[in-house]
Amino acid sequence: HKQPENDLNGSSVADLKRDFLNKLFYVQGKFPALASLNDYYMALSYTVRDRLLERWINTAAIYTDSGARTICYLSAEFLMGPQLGNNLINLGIYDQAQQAVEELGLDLDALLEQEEEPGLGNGGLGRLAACYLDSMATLEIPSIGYGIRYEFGIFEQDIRDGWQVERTDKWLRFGNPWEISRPEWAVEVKLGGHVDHYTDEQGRYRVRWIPYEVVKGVPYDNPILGYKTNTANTLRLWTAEAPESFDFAAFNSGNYAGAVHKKMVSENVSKVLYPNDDSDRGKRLRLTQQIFFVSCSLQDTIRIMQVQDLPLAKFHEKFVIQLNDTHPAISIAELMRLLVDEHYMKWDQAWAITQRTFAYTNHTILPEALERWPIALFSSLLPRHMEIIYEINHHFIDDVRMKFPDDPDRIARMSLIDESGEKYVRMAHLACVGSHAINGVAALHTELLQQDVLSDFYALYPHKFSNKTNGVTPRRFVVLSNPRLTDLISSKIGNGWIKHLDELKKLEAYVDDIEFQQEWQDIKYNLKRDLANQIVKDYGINVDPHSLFDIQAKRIHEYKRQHLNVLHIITLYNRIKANPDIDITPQTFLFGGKAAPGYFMAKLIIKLINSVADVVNRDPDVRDRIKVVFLKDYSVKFAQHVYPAADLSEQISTAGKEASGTGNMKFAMNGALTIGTLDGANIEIREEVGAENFFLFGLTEQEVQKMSADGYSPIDYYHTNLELKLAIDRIASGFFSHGDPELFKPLLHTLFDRDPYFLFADYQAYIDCQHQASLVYRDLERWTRMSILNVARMGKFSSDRSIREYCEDIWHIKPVKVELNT
Ligand code: DL6
Repeated sequence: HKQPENDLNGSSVADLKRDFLNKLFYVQGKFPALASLNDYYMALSYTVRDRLLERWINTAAIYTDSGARTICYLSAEFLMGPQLGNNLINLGIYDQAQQAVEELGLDLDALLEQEEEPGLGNGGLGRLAACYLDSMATLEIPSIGYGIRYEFGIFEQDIRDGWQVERTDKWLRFGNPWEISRPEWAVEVKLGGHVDHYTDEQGRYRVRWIPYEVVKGVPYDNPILGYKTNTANTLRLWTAEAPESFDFAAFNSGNYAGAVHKKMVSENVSKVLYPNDDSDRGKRLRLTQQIFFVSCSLQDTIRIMQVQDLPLAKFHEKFVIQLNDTHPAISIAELMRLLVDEHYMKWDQAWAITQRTFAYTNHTILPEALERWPIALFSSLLPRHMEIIYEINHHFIDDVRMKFPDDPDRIARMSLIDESGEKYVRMAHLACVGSHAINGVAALHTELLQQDVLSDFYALYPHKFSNKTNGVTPRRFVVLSNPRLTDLISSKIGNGWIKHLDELKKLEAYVDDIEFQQEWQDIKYNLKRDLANQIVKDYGINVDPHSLFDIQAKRIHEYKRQHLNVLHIITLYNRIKANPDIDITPQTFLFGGKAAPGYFMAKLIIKLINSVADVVNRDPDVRDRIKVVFLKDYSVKFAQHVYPAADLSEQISTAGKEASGTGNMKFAMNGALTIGTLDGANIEIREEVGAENFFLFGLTEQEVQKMSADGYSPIDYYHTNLELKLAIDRIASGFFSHGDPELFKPLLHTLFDRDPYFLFADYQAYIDCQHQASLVYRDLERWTRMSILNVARMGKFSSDRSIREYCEDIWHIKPVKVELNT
């Protein structure tokens, strides 16, 4: 698979310059005087894409020729972040590209900033999928990511008068140079209608689903290049189209609007990413999206089997399918339908294949996030899948009854159908029954799944369960986002750590080296200064790069407790107001994150942060010792500037609520110390970096459980903790809301009434721990040692480690080397 004559592969500065100008001319159709920054970005991206193609084509060829066993990662979200910089890093041509564009009078950073990121995810779950694609390619694991090419990704966030305002994310408006559409591999997906059971002419029992409508799925392929390997895997995203784009019959009869109506309805399917926590709106469309991308993807795997001349009886040998949460769990019924109804396989054989194919990752134990679909909705959209699920349930309940006789409560709890009130299909149960492996994403989370949320399934199938602690890719989140730290580290220990993150351990030898410490501090200071400059530019707020940069960047949610952070800020403010000459460590509090549009309380928390910021930043008594800034429109691109500039990483969720967290890992890899609870992966981070290098506070998960059971009374804390009372009273009095005591009442009411996330119970411990951190920060040498040790001990949290574990324990997939023929 040699590429055609015409060397578009050269990596010298001269090669890159020549091809860049060619792209500007022949693809963008511009000459420099007329070219926009976007033209230059596109020209560079196409130049880089050419250099990916030989790897991409050869990878596909080798996988096809060898019939390699392949992992399909099914995810409703892939939060990829910008591609250009990452591809330059992974190709190993970043420096040459920088020089090439510089010699043409351009600035690479400006070109990188120009890229509109594909925001095809809400947060942790989607970003995890993206990190895993990077690691699978780097580890040379044959894999395909399957998802939806949403026309509008996660909304853009603006802040007006302190409130979040959502704007449509038109990420495709200037084109996407990274994708290639493959209309020849389009497939059709049926929706609605009814099911016929009949006997054919040969007397065989058959099932025919007559749909109400059909939507066409067109794949768009995106290359996923590994770091300094020849492997380039594929992320295949589906776009919905109408099977015929135009209804001529309607047009001819004069119904002009009706003629395009169908097309519009079909295209709606992949129009917009659902913001999470917005479960009540658009349920039908959301379920349609799930079956749409699942059916497209499974039909695609069957096409691949056919191309490779493999019998469907070997489906589970060729493919293993990882379900990224329950969003793709309908796959289990869809694969059964394809095998039984369309390929006439016997039920038992199809079921054995299905169970051996699927594996399920759970990402949340919050009950409101566990997906279930009202039966009425489900059967009207997916009548055949409903029948299949009833059939699966019938067999499953027999198994449960066999193992646990005379236990009707257990059967009711475990059934795929919730019949306690209105009837629902329980997607997590379907995922557990139809998979051979079930995992949580951090040790504590997996334990809670086993003991609590999925305990009945753990009792039935203990062998299916394992833990796979999340990880993040150091390529994007250190090498690309923090080149200065990368260079310093590599100057001491070489660059093997980029692929083998455990090698960071070697940094421990330098922890007492004064010169190294100095360089470490200088880098952090410069990164903070850069962020400070950006903040002045964007918000007109001056922040001091010498102050402690304390950052909480993640989705806004009550369980993540941004408002606990705010209570600490108000407490510091109150102390200053009571004693303006108080000696406190100057601290800059930065927040970033989006609230789901329908989640009022989260939006009120954003308003609170901005309201407190307004007062604190302007009060002359504060004398700039504390500053608060809400950084709007947090995205992967922006996050890459934020992680490197942090001193202190806020990971303060109520114990037991955050499944893992991955921001915690990204901050620590960039030398931030963590202030955190014993929740999610924080626990494992603390184990790795050492308790003495981690600011721990708060209730344990067991203590939270016990308090809940014993009857937690938040109001008692309010009455007995003077500083807490003062902080709350400040909000309640309207001090931060121009005298309006009503504004924050819903938030305060929840805290007084139930405080479901135990802010009041954890308040004092948090305040004390913050105080401790601020004292340590004054001892810069001690802080720097702790920071170095955090980075040195982050090896475990590379997504490469996670993927190796999935490969060994669940997927049973080995690397396949890709050789280039040129
Ligand atoms: O596993 C990735 C990520 C975890 O790190 C977070 O702790 C968890 O909250 C997040 N889960 C979601 C919820 N989506 N659903 N369902 O994003 O997953």
